[in-house]
Amino acid sequence: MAHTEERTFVAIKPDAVIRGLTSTIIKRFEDKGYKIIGLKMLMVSPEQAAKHYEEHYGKPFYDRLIRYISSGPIVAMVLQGYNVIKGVRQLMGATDPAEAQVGTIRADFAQLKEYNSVHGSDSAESAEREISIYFNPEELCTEWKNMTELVTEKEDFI
Ligand code: IDP
Ligand code: MG
Repeated sequence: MAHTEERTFVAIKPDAVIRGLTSTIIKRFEDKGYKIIGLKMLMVSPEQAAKHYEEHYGKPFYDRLIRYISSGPIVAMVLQGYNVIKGVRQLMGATDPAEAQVGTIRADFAQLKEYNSVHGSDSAESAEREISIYFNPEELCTEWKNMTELVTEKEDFI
């Protein structure tokens, strides 16, 4: 069976952005080989926060979660790769940093469940839904040439 790449939505949450961990966390994903096909820093609007976390509406931690995600900039990303949805969740570790495996992002950079540094979609449906909350389709870079193709294009060769 042919392997097909998936896409997922990842956000570096405000606690990590403010501590200067953006490049360190992005590196974990790039080192795995996932392609970044969308990337931006933004302040999450109340509408985006409510859509993103609609499944948690009514839970005891909901109001604090919305305040946290809107409290400072996030770095939003779309990553592409084989089994990227599951793979990102593995690299992030368990929701509670105290339960997360050492070596995962949440274990290594966070202390509290409430401020756990990173978000990653939990399914293909969530990924599509979350990508559309933060990105317009034209903001995603889906076509590129590899360097071999570029080097062997001889038209403008001087
Ligand atoms: P996930 O981010 O690992 O998918 P979810 O259960 O979907 O975890 O929760 C979304 C986010 O809500 C978590 O990443 C965390 O920031 C926050 N959260 C989840 N459970 C709790 C809790 O019991 N107390 C405080 N915050 C929580
Ligand atoms: Mg979740």
